[in-house]
Amino acid sequence: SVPWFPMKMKDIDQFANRVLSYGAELDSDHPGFTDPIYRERRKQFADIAANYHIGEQIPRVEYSEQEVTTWRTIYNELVKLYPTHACAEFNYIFPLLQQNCGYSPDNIPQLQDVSDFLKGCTGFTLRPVAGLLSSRDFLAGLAFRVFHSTQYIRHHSKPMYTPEPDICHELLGHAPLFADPEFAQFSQEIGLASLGASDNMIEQLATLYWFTVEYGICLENGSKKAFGAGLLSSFGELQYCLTDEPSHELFDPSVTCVTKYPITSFQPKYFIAESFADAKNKLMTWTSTINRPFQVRYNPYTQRVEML
Ligand code: H2B
Ligand code: FE
Repeated sequence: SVPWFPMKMKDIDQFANRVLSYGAELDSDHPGFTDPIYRERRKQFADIAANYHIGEQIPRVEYSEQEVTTWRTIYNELVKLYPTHACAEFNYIFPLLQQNCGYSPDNIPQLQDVSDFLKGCTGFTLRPVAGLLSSRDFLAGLAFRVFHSTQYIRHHSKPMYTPEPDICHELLGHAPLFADPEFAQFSQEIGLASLGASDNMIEQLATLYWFTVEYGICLENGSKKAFGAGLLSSFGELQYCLTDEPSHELFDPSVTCVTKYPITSFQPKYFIAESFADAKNKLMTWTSTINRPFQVRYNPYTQRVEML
């Protein structure tokens, strides 16, 4: 039988209380584990996500001086690297976020402002989430051009490290490229392919997501540039990924989708896309070979998935 999947935008609200780990309760190796103030703060963010319904305004958060300091540390290091290490699409969009959404060293942007901006570019919106979702739920959101975004920031004791997504990763790594039409469509195609898919297929799609949206590299006039969010939000890995130390292979969905990867260290291997359009075409050719008893398409007027 076909696993449940959301058919209309409202169905996504059901994911909110299905956070895997690290939600309100932090694991013992987390830098914030022994800090009661941090734990209390995380609970406030978990409550926002749990009480949110799609279509509502995302509550604005006043970040503390300590939180802004963590953001500033990361922001200032990364903006030095973007001109040389990030792809052209990212460098085109980043200044627009500075002008329109309050991106600056001294301000953590509000999710609602970023969501409004993305909506005007590609129809993507952000939805607050307390922590990690299952791959199945997370990818299903992308079918509706909804990106689940954390709103809390990592613990101040380790500004250059986080074992889980945080607002620095979401807003510096992910958000900019959701404003790019080809990238937005690429992301949605992974999401659409995931609806009602087998567990094995979800795993392959999550792997494709990992090697593109999280750790993708592309070619620009023959030189490598980063577009993956895990790279664009990590000062260390953004430099490392373009050196000769790791290996680089051309993106090929049928090979990439079964490649193993480590999650707690720098990647030993990256896949290179020739362009977003090329990656999207290869992805769609590959997904058309997936065996599913139905086809799906997204109707943006009704915000529903239609089965064909
Ligand atoms: N959940 C959340 N909240 N953010 C993510 O970036 C995320 C997730 N990534 N669940 C998913 C898993 C990704 O690693 C793939 C699709 O499994
Ligand atoms: Fe991510």
